[in-house]
Amino acid sequence: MKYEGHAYNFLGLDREESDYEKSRFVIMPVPYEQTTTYRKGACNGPHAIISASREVELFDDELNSESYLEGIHTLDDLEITAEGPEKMVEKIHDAAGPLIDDNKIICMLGGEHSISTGLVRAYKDKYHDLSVLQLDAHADLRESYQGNRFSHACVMKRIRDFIKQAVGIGIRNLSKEEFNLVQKDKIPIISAPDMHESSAWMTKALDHLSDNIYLTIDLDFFDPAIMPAVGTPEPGGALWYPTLEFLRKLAVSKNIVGFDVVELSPLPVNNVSEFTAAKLIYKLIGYITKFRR
Ligand SMILES: [Mn+2]
Repeated sequence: MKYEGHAYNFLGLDREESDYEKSRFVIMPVPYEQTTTYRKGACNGPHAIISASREVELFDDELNSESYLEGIHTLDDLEITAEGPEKMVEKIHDAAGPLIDDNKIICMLGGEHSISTGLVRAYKDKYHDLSVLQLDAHADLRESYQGNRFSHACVMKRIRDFIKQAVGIGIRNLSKEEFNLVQKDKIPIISAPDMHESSAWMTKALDHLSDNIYLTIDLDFFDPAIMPAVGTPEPGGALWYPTLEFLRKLAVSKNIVGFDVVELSPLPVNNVSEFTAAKLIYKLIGYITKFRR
């Protein structure tokens, strides 16, 4: 049930359904923003998503279920002060470890994309075969960006330093350096034009992943028409229903151990993006609940 007046937590749940001990899911807000390069504001993402989530309907008519009954606990913001990006990764890793030991499925809210490395590392400690699925407009495979190896533009390169299998989907903006790396290392990438052509990409993407997967969703994966509030928008992105279809297939065939939703940079006059992000998260929670083996 929702609190009268909606408590400040994901979905505005009452104490019973948001209690840590009883919850299968944990929302981890990380309002970290140090290296964004275009429109700023990703530090306001977690708060906007949590606020908007309190308007999301708790009953999921597609699944005919009330997935929130699995329990969804919302942590306080993980504040990261300016100690440098490597410390940031370490801090997220250390904060997540005990939650993973408690068998929680963490949904981390960004914040800029560079935060993913910390949580992927924490899950890798437990799942040695872990692979990473990235939904994103950008490859994020630069070795370094503006002198920073932990920039948001390098996040998948840092993850690839210790994860063997990673697939990028929806990519439609790469540098020449990234393009060459993809060719040379045969990095599995499903570009936005590939997705536009036919839905054959869905099976192809799943074939490249191990059983236990970490999902990172940079919201600029979506078309800016449905997701305008991102720092670095790119035309030609994914739409709502094909994305849900793919996430359903993913939840049926793989074990999604944790995920993140990053790079929401709220707009003052348009709340579509944060509501869509909140609904997307609840959809994922629903699919994982219903289909996880
Ligand atoms: Mn991106």
